[in-house]
Parts: sequence; C-alpha cells; structure tokens
Amino acid sequence: MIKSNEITVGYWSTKGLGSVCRQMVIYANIPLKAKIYKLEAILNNGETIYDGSSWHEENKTELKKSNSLINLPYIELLDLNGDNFIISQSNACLMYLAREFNMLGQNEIEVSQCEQLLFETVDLRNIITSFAYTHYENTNKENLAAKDVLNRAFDNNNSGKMQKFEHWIQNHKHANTNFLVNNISVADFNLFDVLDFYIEFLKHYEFLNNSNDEDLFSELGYPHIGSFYVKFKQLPQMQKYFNSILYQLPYTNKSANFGSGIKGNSWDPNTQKDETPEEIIIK
Ligand SMILES: N[C@@H](CCC(=O)N[C@@H](CS)C(=O)NCC(=O)O)C(=O)O
Repeated sequence: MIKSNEITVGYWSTKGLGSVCRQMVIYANIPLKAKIYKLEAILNNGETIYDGSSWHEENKTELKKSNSLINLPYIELLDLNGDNFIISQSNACLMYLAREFNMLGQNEIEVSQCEQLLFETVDLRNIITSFAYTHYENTNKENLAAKDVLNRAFDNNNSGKMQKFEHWIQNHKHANTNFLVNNISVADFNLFDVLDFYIEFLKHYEFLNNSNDEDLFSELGYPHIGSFYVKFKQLPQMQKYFNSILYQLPYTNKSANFGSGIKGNSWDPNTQKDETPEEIIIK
C-alpha cells in the first residue's frame, strides 16, 4: 500500500514504456514526479553515437543498491511503513499501479480479462516498437517493413491484432462507459497509448490521408476502436496529461529510426536539441 503523497516515475525523455505509468498516476490524481533521463545523440566524424550515461552512470548505480533488477521505467514511492519501495519491469510497474488504483477489474473474471487485454496490448506495442528501432538499408526496404507492420496490426482477419480489440469492444459494450471492462483499467491506458503511437505511424508512412486522428481507425474499418480512442481522449481526468509536456515527448528514443524526432522522423542531432526538464512535476 502507498503512503507517499507523490509517486516518482523514472524513464527516458520519451513516451516509450514509461508513458502509461505516468498517465495512470496522473489519472489517479496522485502528484507525479517524472524523473527524466536523456540519451544524448552525439555527432562524431559524421556518425551519431548515443550516450546514456545520465542514467547508466548516475542514478542507476544508486538505485541498484535498493533493487538489483533496476531498469527503465521504474516507479519509486513510500510504502505504508514509510520505507522506500522501487519497482522496475514496465508490466510489474503497471500491475502494481493497477492494483493500488483499483484499475484491474472488480472480480476474478475481470482481473483475468484485464490481464489478457494488457498482454495483448503489449504484443501490439512490440510490433511497432521493434520496427521503430530497426534501421533499414534504404527507403524501399523501410517502406516494405512498414507495410508488413500495417498488415500485422490492421489485417482484418483472425491474425490481425486490431480486430481482436475491435471485436472485444463490440462484444463487451458497457452501458455507460467505453472501457474494455466495466471500469477503467490498466489495459485501457496501454491500448490508448499504443493506438496513439500507431496514429503517428499511419500518418508518417502515408497509409491514410485523413488528418483527423479521431476518424483514422474508423476509416480503416475499426469504428469501435475509433470510438474508444476518442472517448479516452476526452476523459476529464486525462486532460492534465494531454496538456502537459509529457504528451509532447517523442514515442521512441533517439537511437530509433521511427518516432524519435518530429512527426515520426528520426531524431536529427544537427537540428534538434533535447530540452526536456530533468524533473517534471504534475500535481
Ligand atoms: N522488459 C523490460 C525492458 C526494459 C528496457 O529495455 N528498458 C530500456 C528502455 S525501454 C532501457 O533503456 N533500460 C535502461 C537500462 O537498461 O538500464 C521492461 O518492460 O521494463
């Protein structure tokens, strides 16, 4: 149980695997301290090298004394005994927050549904993340790989990933909410965050011309996902997040080919400077 009056979420200056932890803390109306580590992209004789020492050589060594599994993201808080408690592994962080904030279903069946849905959203994220961090020999190969991601995620047959959520939402319509189970759960946050990432992908690779984010999923044949996305974005408790600098951060880190720079492009060390503050407090 949490005693702290704030929760720290440590992660890189990106959304990545840290964003959903940040969102859940904000939604729960607990003050958030987002500790930001920067991967520096340094130009060296025409090549870009990456320096993560702000994490690896500073805080990581210190935090490892409390939790030898330490990694990014991590969450840090005071437990009921007033002891410092540090958790890493993104899914363990998400499950902890979900249990604390009552965002993991109301009974055994819903808990199991939330777990399945969460891990399904993790699979959906893994497809786009592994693509984003792969560097291709040329644009042709990159576009072919992007088409493959599109197919794996959006194919409207039993192997496509999105149709699973489309049918889930269709089959589990709840009277007053648009959540995946009766009440908001960790799976809703992860699904929203991954959908947001896919929107950047669809636009960047010009798989759609519609510039209206709200209609993209319907246009691809997924109206229930489209409605889920729109309603999640309108949640009053989420507005603090959407209006914060945290929502402006890139999806991937600077070493990624996709999603680390502006509008899905790669990070450009010649023209871009990472000015994200080292600490972002959201009360
Ligand atoms: N399975 C782990 C993967 C963690 C991971 O690979 N973290 C990356 C960022 S996404 C990192 O840079 N970790 C810092 C480190 O290795 O110390 C999780 O889900 O948390």
